[in-house]
Amino acid sequence: ALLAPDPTDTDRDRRLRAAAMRVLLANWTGSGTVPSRSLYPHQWSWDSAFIAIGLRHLSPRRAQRELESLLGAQWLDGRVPHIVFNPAVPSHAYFPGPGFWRSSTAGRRAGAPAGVQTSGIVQPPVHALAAWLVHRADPGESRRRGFLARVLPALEAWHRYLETHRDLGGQGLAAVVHPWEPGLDNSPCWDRPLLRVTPAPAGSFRRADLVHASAADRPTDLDYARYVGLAAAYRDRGYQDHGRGDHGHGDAGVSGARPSFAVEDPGFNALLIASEHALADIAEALGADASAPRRRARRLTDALVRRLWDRERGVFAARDLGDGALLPVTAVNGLLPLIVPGLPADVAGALGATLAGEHFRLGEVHMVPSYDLTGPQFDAGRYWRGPSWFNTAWLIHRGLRATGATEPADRLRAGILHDAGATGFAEYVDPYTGEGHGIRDFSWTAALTLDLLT
Ligand code: 9YW
Repeated sequence: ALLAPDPTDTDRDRRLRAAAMRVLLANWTGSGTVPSRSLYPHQWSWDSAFIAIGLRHLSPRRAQRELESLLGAQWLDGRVPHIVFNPAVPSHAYFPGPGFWRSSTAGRRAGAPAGVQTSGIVQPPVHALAAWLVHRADPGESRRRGFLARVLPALEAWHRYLETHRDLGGQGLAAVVHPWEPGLDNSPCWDRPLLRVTPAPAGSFRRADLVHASAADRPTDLDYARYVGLAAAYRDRGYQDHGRGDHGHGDAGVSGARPSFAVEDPGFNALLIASEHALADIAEALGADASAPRRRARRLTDALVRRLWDRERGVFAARDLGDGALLPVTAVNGLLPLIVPGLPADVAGALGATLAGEHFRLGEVHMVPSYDLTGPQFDAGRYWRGPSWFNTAWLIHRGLRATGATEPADRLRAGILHDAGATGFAEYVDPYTGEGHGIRDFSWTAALTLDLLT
């Protein structure tokens, strides 16, 4: 079988482990890790969390610093920005760069830090989960450095931001206000809500990504024009959210400005729940009371199932807060709730069946496609519109293992390792051919490979 584990693979594993470590060492900048030296030369939020999960096997201390440096750029309102810019990198290397986001001025009211430039949007909250896993890799070193005690307040504030300021639907889930926030930039999930977004005028910005990657593998120009228009509107509102947490601000100048894009995403919220459980584990390890994060995790889980579970299709779906409708798109974000501890057994069982069925064909294709193999928008090479990614596969592997689905979990693990080795740690792969797409030596691919090998 294509993806069956091979017990004689120890030599390959040794080589793969060494190669993964080389990627992480090469992409380390001194305080954090870039996702890619060429395409993504700054620090990205959920990348850093996945990278720390791998880095803990190479250097627990570096893994701690990875998370600490990211959290060092946290805003006073609790948000952890999706990019922390490296001032040494020339401004034309990445778009949209610090000159576009202007965090320290436009984000002043939201409490953006003065000493570092960041973006103003967020990415999925994998950080508490990462912090907990990093601690467990070397609890002695973690205690010596006071790691958990140092990151706990920042992680608490981060979750509080998401659960209050970002509860835009008022139903107890966190909403995302830009397609970059759930981390699945051009997923067909966002096509419909994006129709309400006015694109930035053509020619008003220059894409830097096309210098490093093939245009056929990347979002289109129209996608980009909408991403830019939406981000500029958020910036021009001072990055204010107007969720529950913002009530009473009384900012007459900005109140009532509803975002034109607001979606409750199942992947984003599933990671928030997993991270609330991790926060509870962290509190327990510190001898503190863990009941508040456990309670929040339970409430979020109830809201996730109530609001985003599509029983008919056997998959979670994103809800468009623009018109309140559940989006009829089947994509990998709808499978990520597999990692939620204590998901109702019938829901977890149905997700397993969906994973094995015609939409994702687990075990028959490479890893887990980012979008429905039978869907009208499927494109095997274009970013989040079909290709399989290593971080989502790693999360699903973890969920399968936790729910006792050992055989599919083992097959998925073997597939991830095979694809990572065969593509030189590609950013994403064609689910049918396994061919690598995007850039190589991609950090989270190397980090999560290392994690699976250890
Ligand atoms: C971009 C860095 C980021 C990831 C996202 C991925 C991509 C940035 O790269 O977005 O410029 O398109 O979609 O999930 O964090 O690796």
